Amino acid sequence: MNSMVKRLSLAAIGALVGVSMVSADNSELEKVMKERGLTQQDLLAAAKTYTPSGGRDKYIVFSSGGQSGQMLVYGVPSMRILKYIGVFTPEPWQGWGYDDDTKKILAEGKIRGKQITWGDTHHPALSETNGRYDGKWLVINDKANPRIAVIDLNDFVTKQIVVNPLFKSDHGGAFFTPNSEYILEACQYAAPLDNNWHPMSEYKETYRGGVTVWKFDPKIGRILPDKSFTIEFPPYMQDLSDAGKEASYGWGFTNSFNSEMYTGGIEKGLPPFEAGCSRNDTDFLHVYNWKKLAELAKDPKNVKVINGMRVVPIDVAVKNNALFLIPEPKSPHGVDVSPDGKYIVVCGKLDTHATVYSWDKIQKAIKNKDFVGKDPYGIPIIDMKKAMHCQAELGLGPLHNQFGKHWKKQGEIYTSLYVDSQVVKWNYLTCKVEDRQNVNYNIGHLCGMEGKTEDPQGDYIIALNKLAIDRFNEIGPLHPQNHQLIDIRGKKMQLLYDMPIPLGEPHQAVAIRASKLKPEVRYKMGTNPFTGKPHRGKTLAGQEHIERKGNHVYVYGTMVRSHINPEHVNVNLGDTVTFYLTNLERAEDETHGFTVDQYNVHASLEPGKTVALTFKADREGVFPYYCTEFCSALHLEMMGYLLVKDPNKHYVSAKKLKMAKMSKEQLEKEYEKIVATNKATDKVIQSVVKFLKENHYEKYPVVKQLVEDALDQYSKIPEQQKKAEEAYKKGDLEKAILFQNMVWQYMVKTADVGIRARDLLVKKLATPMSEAARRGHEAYLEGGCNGCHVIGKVSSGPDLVGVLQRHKNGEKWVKEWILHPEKMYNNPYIKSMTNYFNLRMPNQGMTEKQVDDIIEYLKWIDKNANLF
Ligand code: K7E
Ligand code: CUA
Repeated sequence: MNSMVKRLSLAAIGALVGVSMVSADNSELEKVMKERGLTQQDLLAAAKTYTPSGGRDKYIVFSSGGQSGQMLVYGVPSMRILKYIGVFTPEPWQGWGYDDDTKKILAEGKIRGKQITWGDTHHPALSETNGRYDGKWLVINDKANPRIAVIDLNDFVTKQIVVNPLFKSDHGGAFFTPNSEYILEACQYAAPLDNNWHPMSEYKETYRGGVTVWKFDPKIGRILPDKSFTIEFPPYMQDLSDAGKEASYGWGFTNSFNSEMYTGGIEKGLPPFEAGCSRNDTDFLHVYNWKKLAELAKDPKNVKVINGMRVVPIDVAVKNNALFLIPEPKSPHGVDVSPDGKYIVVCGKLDTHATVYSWDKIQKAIKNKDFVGKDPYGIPIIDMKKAMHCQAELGLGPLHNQFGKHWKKQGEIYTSLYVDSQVVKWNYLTCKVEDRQNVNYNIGHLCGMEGKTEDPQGDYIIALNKLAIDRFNEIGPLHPQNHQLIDIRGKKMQLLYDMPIPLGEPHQAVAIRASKLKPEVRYKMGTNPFTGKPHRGKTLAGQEHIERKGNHVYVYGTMVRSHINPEHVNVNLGDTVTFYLTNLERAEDETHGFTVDQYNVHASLEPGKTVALTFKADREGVFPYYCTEFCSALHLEMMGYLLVKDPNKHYVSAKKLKMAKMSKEQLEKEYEKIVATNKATDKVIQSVVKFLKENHYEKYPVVKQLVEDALDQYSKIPEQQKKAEEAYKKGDLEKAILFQNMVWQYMVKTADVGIRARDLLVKKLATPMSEAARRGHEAYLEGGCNGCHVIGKVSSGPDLVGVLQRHKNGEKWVKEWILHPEKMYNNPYIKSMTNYFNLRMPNQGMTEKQVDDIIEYLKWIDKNANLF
C-alpha cells in the first residue's frame, strides 16, 4: 500500500470523498469500510473514479472488441461502458446487419464473394491532424480476414469496410499517418499475394508479406482503394507498425518475427512454428519511406498489379533507397515512435529488453551506408549497434509502449510486460526503470491518454489484461478480460479500478479527450446515415403510402411516439416487401426500433433517420410488427400488422361474432367525458406554457429544445380535433371518441415533455440548494410528504410555500408539528384544516435532524417562491 495514503487520517479521506465530518457520517463511513473490507487506499481509488449520476468522463476510450468483430466505447476514469459499435459483425440492437443499408456495408467486407460475419479486431486508430487526434474518424483492422473498417465519429457508426486483396491475414494495422493521409496495414502470416495455390516448399519464392498503404480522404472519411498501394516485403511475418512523425515524418516502421522463414510441419515430426520462428537472436524492423514510395507507385513502370492493387516490388523500393532492415531482438512485438519522432522503441516478447533506436542514427547509417549486409531479397541491413540509442532491461515479455505527459524532458514511457504481468514506467532517453505496477494478469496492450500522439496527456494508463482468473465472480470456464485503470499522475502508479470486458479479447484501445468529440444528437430529417444524403425512402408526416410495382411492395412509413404509420400492410405470398421508415422525432434520445416478427429484420431509428428493410414475404400468415424500443408510455401500442395472403388459395370467411354494442346515450356520455378530460389537460399545459414563457425558457438551449419538441406534439392536436368534430357531426360517435382520444395522447406527450422542461427551468433559475436543504428535499420525498402536498398549490394538503411565515415562531411551530402532530390535533386552527381537507397530518416518524433539514428545504422554497 502507498504509505502516504496509509498515513492519511480517516477525516481527510472523508473530506476527500465529500462526506462532511459530522460524527454520524464518519461512523457510517467507517461502518461501510468495515462491512465491505475496504482500506483507505480503496476509498481514495473510489473517489478518483466514482462519477455521480449525470457526471461526465474526461476521456473516451475506443477499444477493439477482439473476436466479437465489434468495438466498444467507454469513459475514463469512470470505466462505464457507453456503447458497442457494430463493425464486422451483425449487432442487432443497432440493426447492424438487419436492415438494407447496414447489410450493404457488411457486404463490402465480402472476400472473394463470400460474406464473412465475424472479425478479429486488433488495432483501432483515431484520425490525426498534425499528429494529434482530431476526433473525426476511427479505423480498425480485422486480423482474420484482412480488412479495415472506417467509423464516423459524427454518429459512431461504421461507414466503410475495405478488403485487402493481397493479404490472407493482417496485423500491423490500422495506423494513421500524422495527417491521416494514409493508413498503414501490415501483413501477418506470409502467403502468396495472388490467390493461387503455391506449395510450402516454395515459401521463399512465392510467399510474401508487405504493408498496404491505404489512401485516406479525411474530408469525406473514406479509404480510396484506387489510390492505395502495397509495398512488397519478404515473408518474415510482419507484425506491428507505427508511422513516423515530426523528425521521422514520411517513414513507416514495421517489425517481424520470422526472419528464419521457417515453415513449420509438426505433423511430419518437424519442430513446430514456435521453435523455428524463434531460432535467430534477432528479427527485422522494416524501415520504409511511404511518402517516396507513394510517388513511385504513381508510375506504372514501378509497380505490378496483383488482384487489382498496385504493388511496389522489393527491388524497386531498394533501388530507390526507400526500404531498409534493422535487426531487432528476438520475436519483437510492439514498435512505437516517440511523440517527436526521434526515437523508435521496440519490444521483444522473448527478450527482457526494450530497444530504443535513434532516428538520427538510422538516417546517418543510411547516409554512410553502414550496412552489415543484405538479406536474401537484397534489402540492406543497417548495423543495429549504429542505430541503437539504448536498451532498457524491463522484465519478461515486454510487448507495447505508451508515452506519458513528461516524455520530452523525462522520457516518460510505459511498457506492458506480458509474462511478468506488470506495467513498467521508465525513461526512454536514459533507459532507466522508475516504477512497476503489478496487474492482473498477463497484460497485452496498454492504453495511455492520447499516449501515442504528438501530445500525450498522461493522467492514466489502462492495462488491457488477457486473463482475469480470480478477479471477478465465477461465471464458468470462459472468463472476462480485465481492463485495469492506473493513475499515473503521481510519482508512483496507483491501481484504481478493474473493469471486466465480456466481449471478445480487446487487443488495443485508444483514448481521446472527450472535449474533442462533437457527435450529432439527431439526423437531419430523412437522412441515410451512410450517404449523408436524404434517403430514397424518406417519408414525412402525411406522405405515408404503400406502392406496388409488379410483385414488389414498397411501404413508405413513419414512426413517432407512439404509432407506426401505416398500421396495416397487405401483401401476397411471394411478394418482395420493402419497409421504408422515417423516425419523425426531433427530440434527443427518442429512438424507435422496428421489426416484423419472424422475418429476421430489425432496424434502429434514431431521431431523423430513415431506414429500409427488404425481405421476401415467403410465409403465409399474420405477422405483427412493432417498435422495439420502450419509447413512451404507449410504446406497446406502437404496432401494426403485416398480412400475407396466398392469392391462389380460397379462404372461407369466419362467422361474425355477435357482441353487445353501446347505446347512443352511452357513447354521448363517453364523448363528453373525454372532451372534458382534454379541456382539463389543456389547462395544465397552458399553465406550464405560461410559466415557461414568463421565465424566458428560450435562453436555455436544453430547455428550449424540449419546449420545441412539446410544441411539435401540441401542433398535431388541431387536425385530430377537426377529425373528431367532423365524425361527431356525421354521427359516427365511435370514431369521434377515438379521435378525441388521439387528441388526449398528443396532450399527454406535450405535457410530459413540457413538465420536464419546466422542472429543468426551475433548476436553472432557482438559487442553489444548501447541502442541508438537499437532504431535506430527500427526506421530504422519502417521507412521502409529496403524497399530500404540492409545492405552489393547494391539493390534498395545504400549499407549503410560505408555511414558515404562517405562524408565530414559524420554524419552531413547524418542527413541533412534524415531530408530534397528534399533540396539536385539538388546536382550533388544525381542527379547521383537518375538516377542510378531510385528512389529518400523520406522524411520519422523522428524526429531529431530518426535520431540521426539511425546514432548510422549506426556506429554499420560500426564497424561490416565484417559481412555484
Ligand atoms: Cu499485442 Cu494484436 Cu497489438 Cu494482441 S496485439 S496484445
Ligand atoms: Cu417507438 Cu416504442
